[in-house]
Amino acid sequence: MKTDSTSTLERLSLETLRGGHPVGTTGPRVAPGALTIGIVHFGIGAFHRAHQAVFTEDAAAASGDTRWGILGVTGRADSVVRQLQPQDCLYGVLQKGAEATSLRIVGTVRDVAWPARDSEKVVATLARATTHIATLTITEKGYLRAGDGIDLGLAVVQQDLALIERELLGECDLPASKSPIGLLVRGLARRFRGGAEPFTVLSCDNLVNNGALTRALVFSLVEALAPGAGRDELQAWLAASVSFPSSMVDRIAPATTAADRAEALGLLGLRDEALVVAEPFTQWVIEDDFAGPRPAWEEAGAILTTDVTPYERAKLRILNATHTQLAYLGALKGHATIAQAIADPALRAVARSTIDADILPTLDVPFGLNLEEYRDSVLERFTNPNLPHTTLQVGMDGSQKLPTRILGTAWDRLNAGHRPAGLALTVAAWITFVASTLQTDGPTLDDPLATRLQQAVASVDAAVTEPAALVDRFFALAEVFPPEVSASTEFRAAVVDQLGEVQRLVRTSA
Ligand code: CS2
Repeated sequence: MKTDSTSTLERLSLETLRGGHPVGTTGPRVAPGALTIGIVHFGIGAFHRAHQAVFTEDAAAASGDTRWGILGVTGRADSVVRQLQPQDCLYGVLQKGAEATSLRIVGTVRDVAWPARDSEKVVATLARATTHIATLTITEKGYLRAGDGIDLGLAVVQQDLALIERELLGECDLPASKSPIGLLVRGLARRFRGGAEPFTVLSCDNLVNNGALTRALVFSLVEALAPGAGRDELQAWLAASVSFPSSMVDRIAPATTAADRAEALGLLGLRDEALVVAEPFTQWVIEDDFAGPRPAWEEAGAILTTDVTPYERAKLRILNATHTQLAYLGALKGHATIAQAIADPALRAVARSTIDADILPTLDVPFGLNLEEYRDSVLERFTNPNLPHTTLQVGMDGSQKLPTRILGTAWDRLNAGHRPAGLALTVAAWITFVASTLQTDGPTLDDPLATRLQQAVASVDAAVTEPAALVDRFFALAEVFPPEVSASTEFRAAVVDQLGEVQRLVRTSA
């Protein structure tokens, strides 16, 4: 049989890297073979690989503590397994600054699992005494929340409940878990039945109070288990021995393109199917509330603190909110990337005035941070021309992002007696983007609520002739608009007004 030895040899792996790699590329900073798995990460996409995995490798390099290799769990598709497994889970981070590009190989991910096939591996690893932490980047929609709890009306959640009950009874050979939180709780149930060692669940998603939220979701799932058969004991153990710190994560890591892969190939001389791309800036603020041991992330530059809230609010309300505003206004104006959108003087002015008028007044100053400087550095980061972060990528899942990024801030301003025109503009831009995406033959709307949104814009005539009716249909989406926001006649009037402003801005030449 003819083997394709060239392509095998050309791909990044421990073997192909053994001979060293070209000057200008670096890593791994710790010998991958020396690491044992101590972390299970749910949602091993580009962001985790460019962020927590890098911090974790740097912490191991600085401290010499090799207990923190990562088992990465992918979401729905096994494509990440196919990218990483043939490369011994090695991958490059192509760091693109405004001026310089560099390539670093990271080796801290030691194994990878796809729940549809490998649930047992994930559960067994979560239960092992040498595993101490689960980290999560499963995106807003991955939490399957309904209010403060998990959505018990979903079939996948009901299936996971049944599996957790069987796990608690000690049954073997169970089918695959269906949701990240369901799989996590199943692993915690096995851990509880085993040595019951303490454990930490660390959310790294862009959500308000992500630790407390994750805890509430886990407890709501456990609460829904059939009484008896260990439910109450599991609950008591979770309350006593499992902690859920919050964290704020930040690094812009757009989807990898073919051009990025070609650039990395040129630098490394090896093919890297798992390459990720990121800006130089990176930040991680973690609530120091761990039930067991943790990596020395502070030695890698992370901030360990008792209160993440001021950092998290500043980041969600300034960076993510402005990203979202630029994404919709930019996409409507034909700008393909965030860098193009922020280079448009009209959009830059709107972004800046929204931050100043509507956002900064709602924020407490995090220790050691000047919010005006933070604002300027965020806007500067968006201008990076070498980081083609598309407006469509940032614009996806708007129904999940708006409540966290925009509507809480809007409510704070309304409550303080102000009309948040800039935030209303973002909502109006989202409505216009959703309506125009659903009404034209272009790209489909990438949003888990696409069907509900389709119903909201179903009547094209009303949308064109009566902006107020369109706004009312959107405000009726209780999954997006909290009751206090949708009941605000002031905010409704502001969004209706800003629909006209969106049209004006879109017509302004860049
Ligand atoms: C972005 C974020 O896609 C998005 O919605 O706003 O992914 C953003 O790039 C990161 O939060 C930066 O840390």
